[in-house]
Amino acid sequence: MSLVAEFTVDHTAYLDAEGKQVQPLPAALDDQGVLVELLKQMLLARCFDTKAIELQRTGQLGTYASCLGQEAVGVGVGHAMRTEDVLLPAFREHALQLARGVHMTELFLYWGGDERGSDFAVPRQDFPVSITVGGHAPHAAGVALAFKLRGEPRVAVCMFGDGATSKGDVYEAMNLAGVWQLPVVFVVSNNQWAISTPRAEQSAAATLAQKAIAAGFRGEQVDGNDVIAVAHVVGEAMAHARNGKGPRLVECLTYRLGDHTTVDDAARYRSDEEVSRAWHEEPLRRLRSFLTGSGAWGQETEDDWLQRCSDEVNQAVDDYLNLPARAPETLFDCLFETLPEGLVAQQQVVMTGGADDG
Ligand SMILES: Cc1ncc(C[n+]2csc(CCOP(=O)(O)OP(=O)(O)O)c2C)c(N)n1
Ligand SMILES: [Mg+2]
Repeated sequence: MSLVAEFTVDHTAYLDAEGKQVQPLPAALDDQGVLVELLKQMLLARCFDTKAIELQRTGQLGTYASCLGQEAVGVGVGHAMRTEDVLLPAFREHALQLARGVHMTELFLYWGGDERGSDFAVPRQDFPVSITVGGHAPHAAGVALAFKLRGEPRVAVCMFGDGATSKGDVYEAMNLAGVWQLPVVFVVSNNQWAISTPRAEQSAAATLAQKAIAAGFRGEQVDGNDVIAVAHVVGEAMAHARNGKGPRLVECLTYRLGDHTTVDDAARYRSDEEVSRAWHEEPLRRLRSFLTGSGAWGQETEDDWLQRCSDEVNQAVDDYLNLPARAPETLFDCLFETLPEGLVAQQQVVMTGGADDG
């Protein structure tokens, strides 16, 4: 018998849970100004998330999927991407969408059930949220194929959860990306749960990163609560893809601190001890502690920033709540190039406010 292949999966971290540096920082991120900016973005995302839940609880937003605890993944990936790249987000990537420049009012609209929220002003070529678990992965391969055929130095970034890695469409997309050496980076937000299915029951594989190896490209793991590790490793993967060297996958180990969505009660399937342990690991605390230690951040700066976040979120809420509702007949827009006869009749009924005899 001879050995025909052997693989390794790297894990990268720079800050531990207490904010203590465990290895030298990558040069581009060894900059207090940059790190302060990343902390500010994570605080802003948390402020948005808190408000979204309040709105849902008071009947002013639809079902909402919180990103509490996962802010470092979004902000880190956002830092690694260039404006001209294209994001294909799953449904829990508000921190990343905000970092990309999607407006809070647009996010509130989307989660309020108004599709105008998916028609964001910028970035125009980013995809809308995919509620279908993993359903957007083939589209990411398609976007990357377009970049490759046109010779554009751009990268498609496809975000999905640990649960999505069990889906056939995710593996099919990764397989094609490997065969065609496409400029796409797959990022797994491994938050340890897929609704009530724990990571251990999701896959017998030791890491989700190694699924990339079966598709013929590098997969690696980062501490997804360490924004420096996410930004750096995803940044390297992006550079690799942009330089025509093919896809990569980065598995970010994090934790969903909240319920799956506002219609879930996670206390029914996981223990308080587990959640308390995860709070100790959360991403804001460690970066705050690191930056406070070096004097680059402090209570007063944080209070000022939180006030600004709160003002911005409240303004977005006002704009969202004050936007005139869409006309009911727009329900039929954007579904078909030519509306089928049956739906034309229904559209007429809605427009005239009459009853449908059919
Ligand atoms: C194709 C499909 N199957 C099932 C669902 C219902 N569903 C919504 S979220 C979810 C779990 C997703 O878990 P994961 O990929 O880990 O993402 P997370 O919710 O943890 O961010 C399921 C099964 C769906 N939206 N789409
Ligand atoms: Mg998950």
